[in-house]
Amino acid sequence: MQKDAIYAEPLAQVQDFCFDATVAEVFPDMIQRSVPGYQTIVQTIGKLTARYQQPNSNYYDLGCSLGAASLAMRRQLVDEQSKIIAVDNSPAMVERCKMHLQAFRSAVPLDVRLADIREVSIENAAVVVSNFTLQFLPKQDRDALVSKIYRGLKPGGIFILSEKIVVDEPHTHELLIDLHHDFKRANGYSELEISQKRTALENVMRPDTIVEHRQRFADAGFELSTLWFQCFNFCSMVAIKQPEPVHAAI
Ligand code: GEK
Repeated sequence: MQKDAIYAEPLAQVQDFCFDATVAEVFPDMIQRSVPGYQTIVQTIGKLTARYQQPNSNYYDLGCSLGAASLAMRRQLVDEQSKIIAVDNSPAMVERCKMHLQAFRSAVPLDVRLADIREVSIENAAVVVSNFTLQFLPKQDRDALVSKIYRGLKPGGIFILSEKIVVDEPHTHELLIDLHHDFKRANGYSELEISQKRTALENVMRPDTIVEHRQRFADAGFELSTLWFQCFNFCSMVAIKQPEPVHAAI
């Protein structure tokens, strides 16, 4: 695994973060050392997929990067009539994702698409995953995406949303940020790397609060939602589209 040293040297001007070839090259190392619980979240995406799978269905991985969530889903699926659709708008990520996934054989088809998640149609879905992607969309585009996901899910289908979050109250907000920075230090990032990365992400990633996420789920129509994971200012939630009621035969 190639080590992430993108912000190791002082930069005259820190540019906005983007998912180019340099980032794609070191991505597995970067995400594991930066996102607390990443491994647990990816494994649980597999577990939730196993539990909520339905025959003849689509499984979406929105902002797939190198396809970790797609792979976690595919390991659990046996239905050859089902399909995984992995979407990312970074050509460098999509190119590497395709190469990476070729190494794993499976009877379940997997379609990796270079596209904006705001443009893809979502239909006949049992599971939709956005693993740390919604936070990169402009805030005004988030409601429409979550509504589209709700409409594209089958009854009984789920939306798994993992995000970096903010807290409304300043003291606890700073506390979570400090704990996250301690986590990065413990994983070998220097003060310089932490502060330059923070600057690079400032204009690009705009996290919401958990309350905003849950309100957005409800507004989109999701009958149920819960936070199932939180470590510092990182979390994962699941929103469930209610199954259709079973009508007893008279
Ligand atoms: C994982 N899910 O390893 N359309 C499509 N892709 C987008 C868009 C968009 N509008 N905006 C951002 N992306 C992965 C990790 S990384 C999270 C996801 C992170 C893509 C972007 O190109 C990148 O690959 C991904 O979303 C976010 O489980 O790096 O913090």
